[in-house]
Amino acid sequence: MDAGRLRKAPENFLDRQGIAEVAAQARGGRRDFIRGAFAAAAAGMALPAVRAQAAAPADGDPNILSLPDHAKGLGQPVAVGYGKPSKYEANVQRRQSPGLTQTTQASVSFAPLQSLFGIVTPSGLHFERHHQGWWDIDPSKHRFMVNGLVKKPRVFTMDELMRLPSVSRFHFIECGANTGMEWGNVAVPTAQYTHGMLSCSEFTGVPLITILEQCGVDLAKGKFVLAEGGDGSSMTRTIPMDLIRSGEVLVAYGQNGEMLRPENGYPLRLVVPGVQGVSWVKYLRRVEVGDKPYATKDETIHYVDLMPDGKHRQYTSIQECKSVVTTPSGGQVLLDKGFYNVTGLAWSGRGKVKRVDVSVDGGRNWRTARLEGPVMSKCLTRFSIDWVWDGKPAIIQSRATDETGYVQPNYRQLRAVRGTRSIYHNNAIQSWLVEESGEVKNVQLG
Ligand SMILES: Nc1nc2c(c(=O)[nH]1)N[C@H]1C(S)=C(S)[C@@H](COP(=O)(O)O)O[C@H]1N2
Ligand SMILES: [Mo]
Repeated sequence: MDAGRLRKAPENFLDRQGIAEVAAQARGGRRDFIRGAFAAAAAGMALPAVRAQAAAPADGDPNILSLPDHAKGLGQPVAVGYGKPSKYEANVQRRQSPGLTQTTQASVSFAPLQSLFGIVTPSGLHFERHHQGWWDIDPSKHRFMVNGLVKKPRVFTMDELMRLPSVSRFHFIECGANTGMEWGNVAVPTAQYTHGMLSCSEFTGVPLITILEQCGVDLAKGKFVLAEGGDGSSMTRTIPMDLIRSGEVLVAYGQNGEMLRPENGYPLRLVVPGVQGVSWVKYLRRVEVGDKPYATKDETIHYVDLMPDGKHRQYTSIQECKSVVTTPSGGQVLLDKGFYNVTGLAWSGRGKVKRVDVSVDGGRNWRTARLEGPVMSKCLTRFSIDWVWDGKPAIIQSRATDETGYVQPNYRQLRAVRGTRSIYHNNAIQSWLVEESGEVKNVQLG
């Protein structure tokens, strides 16, 4: 068992027995092994004692002492075609939450945040949320229509759209229901399930405003746009024209340098930076310019916030500043006391992340983390901070602040405003308890 693998959640590499084995190896077994090497040297191996003493701890490992096959033979021929990850990474996968109904026609799969580096989600690990299943639509037959308050209503083919001036930008997408189960105090076990309805890609497409202008949009009257998806869910959402005029909203066909994945809306989806995932309409087939919000089913029945006074809050579309520590996080095991790089992700639907503070004592003391550049607007930001674990129980938290000065709330602060009966828009501080055994658990602090 390779101890280096412990950087990741056990569900990615190790089962319970695997964890026990590695922990035992770390505590006693490895020392025995080193002692064994000393004994062998003393028993007449041709090593001077002094060299054996210096070399044994580092060099006693057969994985460094003996030449592996891959250093001696001929490797595989070129991997033509579409490349795949190493077979040793096979457990890094999107998953359905154990806390939700497992469906054959899955409605949501979560991204393995605890296994990812940097800020970009590999396309094959991007979370999925389908209200009515996904489709692999023939792009030569896909059409995109613009109508409503425009002088020249028009239908575009994909080829016509892809001739227009395009841009590529990095943005996060987060489902409004991400971290939703935590409202009900359900401690789902891993960062994948607490925060994994979150992904980040480089999206390529045409600013929607460019297309609307081509169609002669009436910007005096046209204050809202209805976006409609082509799948059976009749996904329809209202997008304010102000957001579109900023040039940020894209009619996108590209994701991480290639065409969108079918699960993510191939061949066309709306990208609405900073706004909850549901507005990023997939299989986009129509936009209509209107003078008021459309109050569709997906913005009156769903994606509304039930407030403490019993009223529903509508059109709370922007994903407020939020963060989560991904290592160490629930389900992972710390092998031993000593140095760890605590790292995680921060984001804000209102712009750039300005600062992230990290606590290892449940919020009593905070230290400011390093932000990995470039820090981009409405994009994931990777943070990290040094930590020397003393082997005692610790509660690890992160608290992000965005460029508007907004500070991510704790549960007490969030519930004071939002009550307890919401499903959507939980951006509270996440707490991970590191037990003396090294096991990391999801706990909720007030
Ligand atoms: N046409 C269509 N668009 C859709 C959906 C859908 O079911 N159909 N789901 C929405 C929801 S609720 C979310 S969170 C995002 C998820 O995008 P992803 O599957 O690419 O992660 O797409 C949104 N756009
Ligand atoms: Mo969603």
